[in-house]
Amino acid sequence: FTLIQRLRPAVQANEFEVYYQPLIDLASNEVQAVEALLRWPQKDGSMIFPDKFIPLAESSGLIIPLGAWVLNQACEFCAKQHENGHTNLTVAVNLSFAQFKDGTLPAVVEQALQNSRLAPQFLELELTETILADENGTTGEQLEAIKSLGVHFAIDDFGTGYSNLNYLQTFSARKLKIDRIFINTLGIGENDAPLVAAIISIADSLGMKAVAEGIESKPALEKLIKMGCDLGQGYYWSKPLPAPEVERFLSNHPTK
Ligand code: G
Ligand code: G
Ligand code: MN
Ligand code: NA
Repeated sequence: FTLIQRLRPAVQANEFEVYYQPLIDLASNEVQAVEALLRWPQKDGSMIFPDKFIPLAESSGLIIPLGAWVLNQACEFCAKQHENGHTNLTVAVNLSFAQFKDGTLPAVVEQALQNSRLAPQFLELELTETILADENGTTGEQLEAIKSLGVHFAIDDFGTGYSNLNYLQTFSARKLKIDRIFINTLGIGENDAPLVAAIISIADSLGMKAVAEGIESKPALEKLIKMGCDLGQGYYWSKPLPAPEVERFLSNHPTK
């Protein structure tokens, strides 16, 4: 069987697992959020990563049921952490452009919030520049409908997509996530971060929190703190972890 043939039954049988990676507030060192990241565990103990199966899920339409499942899992996980005392923890969920295709996304989001009883301000949806640049179809209307539920947005992988900067002003997202290709060379030379500094300044002037993805080293972290970056994510703190392990991480670290 090819991967695409195996994907449909796997979606129907919920064979996926949601991992979570912490986002750290750089000023307070507290965990502010966790990002949900899909994994597909295999019977032989190996793992298939999203770069392999998300494109297939998108082109086949399976991202619609799979994306709904992730939203429900993530909201339920976050509500459970609130009960565990991490009462201000936010959960971030990635969205694909293909999830806007059938127009059901606002109802799916609303249902996930109702099922989990998670307050909407603790759900954050990560959008790519491609989603925001879509001027045809109903993407904009669906985003407004989701926003009116009280859910927040982050712009993901910023700096690598289709950069029409106009959407940044008109669409008020809470976070701007700087793609890790701009981060992984930080801390090496003196003037190695002109773009990162510029992106942090764009986030500041538009009232968004700047998030650095892919922080792996102390020098990179120190440089980002000096530049006024608000939040960080990366192997420096933790790789994406299965739910029980991220719960342990949360109990060993200060949370908001
Ligand atoms: O851990 P990493 O290999 O997890 O994830 C790679 C990419 O896969 C992420 O940057 C993200 O764009 C995508 N991805 C991971 N989980 C999801 C998901 O639940 N939904 C969507 N649409 N994309 C995801
Ligand atoms: O949604 P998105 O593209 O932002 O997902 C984040 C991706 O980055 C995931 O694949 C995740 O596993 C990966 N990632 C998270 N932290 C680090 C890091 O410190 N270094 C590297 N190389 N990858 C990371
Ligand atoms: Mn992301
Ligand atoms: Na990203």
